[in-house]
Amino acid sequence: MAEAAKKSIDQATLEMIEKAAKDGCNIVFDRAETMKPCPIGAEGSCCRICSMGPCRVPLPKGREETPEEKRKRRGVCGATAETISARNFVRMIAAGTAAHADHGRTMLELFKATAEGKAEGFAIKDEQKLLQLAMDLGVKIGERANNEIALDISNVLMEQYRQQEGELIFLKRAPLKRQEIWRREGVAPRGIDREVVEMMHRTHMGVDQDYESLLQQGARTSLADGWGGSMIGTDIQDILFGAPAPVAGQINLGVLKADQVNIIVHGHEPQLAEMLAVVSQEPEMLKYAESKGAKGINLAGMCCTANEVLMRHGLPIAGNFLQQELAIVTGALEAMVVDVQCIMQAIEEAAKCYHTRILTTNPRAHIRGAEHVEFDEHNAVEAARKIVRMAIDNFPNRKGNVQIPDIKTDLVAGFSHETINYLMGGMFRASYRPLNDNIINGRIRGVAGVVGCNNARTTHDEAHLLMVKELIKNDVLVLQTGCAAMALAKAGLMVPEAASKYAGAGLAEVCETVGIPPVLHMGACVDNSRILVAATAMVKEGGLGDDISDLPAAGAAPEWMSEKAIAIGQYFVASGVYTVFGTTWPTTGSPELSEFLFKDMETKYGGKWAFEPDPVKAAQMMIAHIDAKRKALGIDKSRERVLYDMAMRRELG
Ligand code: NFS
Ligand code: SF4
Repeated sequence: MAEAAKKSIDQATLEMIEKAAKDGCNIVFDRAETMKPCPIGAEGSCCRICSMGPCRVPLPKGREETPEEKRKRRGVCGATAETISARNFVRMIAAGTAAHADHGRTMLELFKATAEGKAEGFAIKDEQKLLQLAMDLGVKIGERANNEIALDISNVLMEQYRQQEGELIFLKRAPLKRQEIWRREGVAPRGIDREVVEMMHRTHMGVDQDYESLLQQGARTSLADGWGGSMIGTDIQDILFGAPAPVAGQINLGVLKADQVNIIVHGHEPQLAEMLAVVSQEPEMLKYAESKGAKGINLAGMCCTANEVLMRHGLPIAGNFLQQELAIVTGALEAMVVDVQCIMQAIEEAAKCYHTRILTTNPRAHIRGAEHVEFDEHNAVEAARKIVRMAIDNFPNRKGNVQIPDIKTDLVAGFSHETINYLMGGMFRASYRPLNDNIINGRIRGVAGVVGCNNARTTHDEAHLLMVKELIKNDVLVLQTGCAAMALAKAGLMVPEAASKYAGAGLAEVCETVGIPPVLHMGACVDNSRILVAATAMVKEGGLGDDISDLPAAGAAPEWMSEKAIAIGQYFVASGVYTVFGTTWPTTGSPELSEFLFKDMETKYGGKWAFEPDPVKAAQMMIAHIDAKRKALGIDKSRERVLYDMAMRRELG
């Protein structure tokens, strides 16, 4: 039992780990024990990009390496440990950027088809955001119909992928000083696809063999994610499905229902889940479910897809990354419908222990042994109905080993940039002014983005919880996305009541006045672009410096695992944010390269990487950084005042 407790801090997860063992079902937590990571690969010292290798150049353990050893630490072609490590690192950025970029591209294709009237079931939901984006992009509005405007927008944004020269258009959204830094460092991305292709070229055998130069293109590629592919994805999703506003929801495996057809939609692109949400409640579908003995159809989300539909519809979340097999282990899941990214191949094997049907839907992502129902913008309604029917047909096949943990937690989500603007400033004077003022007067010490994955190499959800608790206790307002957000939601910190329970006096005061939790759910991982926009809004509001790097702010991904997380971390760093990662660090095999990431990057970008596996220590590093920024802004003195008198309270209101 003591061993089991090390796997997760989440009771529902522990309960299902136990059930899986009883049912003889092998899951990720078991495999993490038998499959130990290769120590050479883990430190970034393995190169396998040509067939003279794989070459291993590990750092000597337990002692400093001699200069002679360092000189000789090379692959067959002579590539140094620094080059090898840097190539591995920037290839992660390229892959992560490609994933987000392709997600954004799919959204644009859907958007275009919708504008042309070729996507049945989809419509432009958020006119205000459409018009705002048209203005940002210089698309003519006049008397034109929304569909015409949308078509122009889709063409302009699609060009962002193809573009070979110039700069990505969304860079203009950043503070002016930030744009100058990007130009000075030569990292303003030219076109989204171009940067990813060039990164792959430069890391081919025998091309770019200077780690500084590799990391420069790494930064440029990552910016094509944050201020490119991801930002396009977020904006278009908001236009098609509505910009999120505060919404109540529930999370954890307890959202599955014993007497209903349970369908989980897992992955990243929201259009599939949006359509399933509609068709699963059609009267004919409900009748069909009834005919098979079910009391209804229960649709829940997993991973980022879950965040997307939670933010917009309050649809329940079954769990985060490490819980995907466990939803199957309940024995009550009729279908797991997946699209792209973060889908473990293991779900297909786990499904064999139970009755679950695994349905892949995206032409890019097949799983051997799973059933495939292709879903695209042209057949969405029809495909969604087919999927729901397949799930209903499977309801009578349950094997009797059903056990759903009676555990679920309430949460409030939907804190988009627009929402924060509105909540802070009010409908008629929407602004970040009150947020900035509360940072300046010291009630809020600073802002931290805590994002990213779960990782089977560390206790599930624990680092997220410990880090965020430490931050809010010290009056740092926390913004979250992805699986990190789900960890805190499960722990009960995403309700307004959490402020008085967990936050420091200053932060609690502000949260209680505005009526928000101390930990704000901003969406899926592509929505990290919302954090960039929010940070920029804080800069533009005034009083906190003239660049993102001046803000008393920091970022973290304490349980990261995916290449997307590295791409996100790098675009935060290149946007001026101090960013701390936990779990493991992929360049420890090259101290020189690590030093560059952890120190020298700051002189270039005003932001830098840090690695600290202890989440409380990492939080303290973030707080120290925030305090240093407060000092530089000359607002460090205001925090010395701790007591609030009535006048101050009134002023807060
Ligand atoms: Ni983000 Fe979302 Fe989760 Fe990590 Fe995967 S689901 S895009 S990559 S694991 S946070
Ligand atoms: Fe080895 Fe060089 Fe080939 Fe890499 S590129 S595998 S270091 S020979």
